[in-house]
Amino acid sequence: MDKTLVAILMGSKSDATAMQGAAEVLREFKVPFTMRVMSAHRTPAVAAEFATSAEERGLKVLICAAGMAAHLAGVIAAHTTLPVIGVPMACEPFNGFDALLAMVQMPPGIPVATVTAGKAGARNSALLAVAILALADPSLAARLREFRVAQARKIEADDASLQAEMRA
Ligand code: RP5
Repeated sequence: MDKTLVAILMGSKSDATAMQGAAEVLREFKVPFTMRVMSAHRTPAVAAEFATSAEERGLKVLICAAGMAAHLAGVIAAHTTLPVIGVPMACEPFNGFDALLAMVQMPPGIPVATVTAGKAGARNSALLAVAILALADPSLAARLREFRVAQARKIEADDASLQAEMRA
């Protein structure tokens, strides 16, 4: 794979730290991606144009991170039929609950697959993007299954080490 398949979009550069986990996961799975800052409110024309032309440019999944009145994912979804995954960002004073409600409360007809807020959501957004791409890519599907097995092995190893500590 060498064509950009996933876009990680964020409403502000201040979202970039939280969204690094999404980039890490996509790198781990060797999924080509791009990262852009664009805003539903501050650069609405840029966001609309990006979403409108995304499919013809070969993109398959769009991840959108935003905080506060988090409209980026919804606005992107309004301009494309590609799958859109929303990641609420935690900002003061409501720590992401505001963004979660803004993102998850899409009207029927324009879905946004909203994951949890912050760093956990960032990682899960990329894993969900991988799962969507894996539907049409058996080798990616195999890597996703291997990831799950490795994750389970780590939990089992953690449990074994906890049991050993408790016996000591
Ligand atoms: C949202 O407002 C951004 O996605 C960011 O999470 C939040 C604050 O933006 P900045 O003031 O840090 O640029 O649009």
